[in-house]
Amino acid sequence: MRTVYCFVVYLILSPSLVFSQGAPDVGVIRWDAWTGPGNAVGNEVNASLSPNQFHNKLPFYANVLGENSVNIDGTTQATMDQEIDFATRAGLDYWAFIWYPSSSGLHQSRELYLNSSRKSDIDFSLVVESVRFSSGQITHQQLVNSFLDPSYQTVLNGRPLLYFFDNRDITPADFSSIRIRSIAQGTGDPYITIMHIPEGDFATEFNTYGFDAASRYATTWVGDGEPHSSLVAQDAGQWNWFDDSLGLEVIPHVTTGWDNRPRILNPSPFWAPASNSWVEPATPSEITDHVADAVQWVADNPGAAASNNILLYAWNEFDEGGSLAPNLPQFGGTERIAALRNVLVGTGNTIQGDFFLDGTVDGLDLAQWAGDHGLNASSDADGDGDTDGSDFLTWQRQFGTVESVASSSSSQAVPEPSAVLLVTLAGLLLGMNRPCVLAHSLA
Ligand SMILES: [Ca+2]
Ligand SMILES: [Ca+2]
Ligand SMILES: [Ca+2]
Repeated sequence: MRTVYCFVVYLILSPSLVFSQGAPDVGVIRWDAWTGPGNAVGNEVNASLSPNQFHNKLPFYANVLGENSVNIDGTTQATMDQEIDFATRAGLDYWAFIWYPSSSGLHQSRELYLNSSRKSDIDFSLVVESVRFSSGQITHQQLVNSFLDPSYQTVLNGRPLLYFFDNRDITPADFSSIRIRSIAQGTGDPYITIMHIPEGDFATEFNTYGFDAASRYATTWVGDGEPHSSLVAQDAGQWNWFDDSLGLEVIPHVTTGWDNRPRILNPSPFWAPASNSWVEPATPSEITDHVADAVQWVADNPGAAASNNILLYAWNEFDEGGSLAPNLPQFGGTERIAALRNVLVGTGNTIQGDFFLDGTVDGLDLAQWAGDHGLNASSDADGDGDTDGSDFLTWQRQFGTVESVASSSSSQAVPEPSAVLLVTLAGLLLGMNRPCVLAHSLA
């Protein structure tokens, strides 16, 4: 058991959790600034996570170059394909890409996804900021063209799910144009969900613009090092406010963290958060409990949650504090992926010694085990709720095992690792002392 909480048990104990239209689809926001050097925003986030005390927030594809030096570049096809694999294992249904123009460089991960041979494993949606229209970076028709992609996420029998970050720089006529164009090309009436209405009365503006549902990008108005539970309470209050007070349809948002301390220490021209703008990071089980709450809310409120959808913040806001994508293996690695898998898929790992959840049993799993040893149950091969020497022995026995492509429930075993290899890996781990050389092999 990777977490105490098990969704299967939850289902048995919660007779009210009956889905009239199946379990909800679970999406997660992507913010793709992890471009490596040469990009202004990429350089800023690289600087945010360079100090040693923030290396535990680095994505799995980062390279630690020194005590306070890192390089974070997620813009390779191999990294994207690995991300798709992790998201699929977690049981996520779609990524909601924040749309960026090609001039920004922040479009690269979206392009890598669209070109991936594994694209059909996870759907996608778009989050559009109103400024993209007012600045002429995307036209109504270009946006609507995205709906033609067979992987574009739909709700309510084929309506393309479209998020707008805000309505600051657009008019109701823009949305009429988007709807008319989509219907004309045969992709239906988009389900337009607004995350932020910066001016005017929320319900009045919502109705004037004709939005279909309300959601949020993230809950950001709690801070000062409060526990994660205070953020969870704010989220749930917002769902009920949309529903009970305003009478709107809702896509419940699940904020998985809000920890701006990397940006507070390294303010930049793009962001300079207030010194109290952070909440204690969530444990994996706090995240999955919150996800389960949202799933329950959808089941309890079928009218407001008509789209049968929830949205998580975020896949990869690593330096803002909301991330689900794996970290480096010695810093928790795939612990959040494993926890989500327990809740959303209802099964554990298919190969017990594959602690890093990438389908093979190798040195990355040993690095994850070393980071979890004595601390948590994220490398718990024998299911007794801890990470200890017994779990290491399972890893050792399974070393070299590769998950079968044809069936995730079977695997092929290969011989044990040689003594020489074990000594080499042990030496790597002893010498690691924060910087990770093993993660390099993922890039
Ligand atoms: Ca592995
Ligand atoms: Ca164990
Ligand atoms: Ca044990």
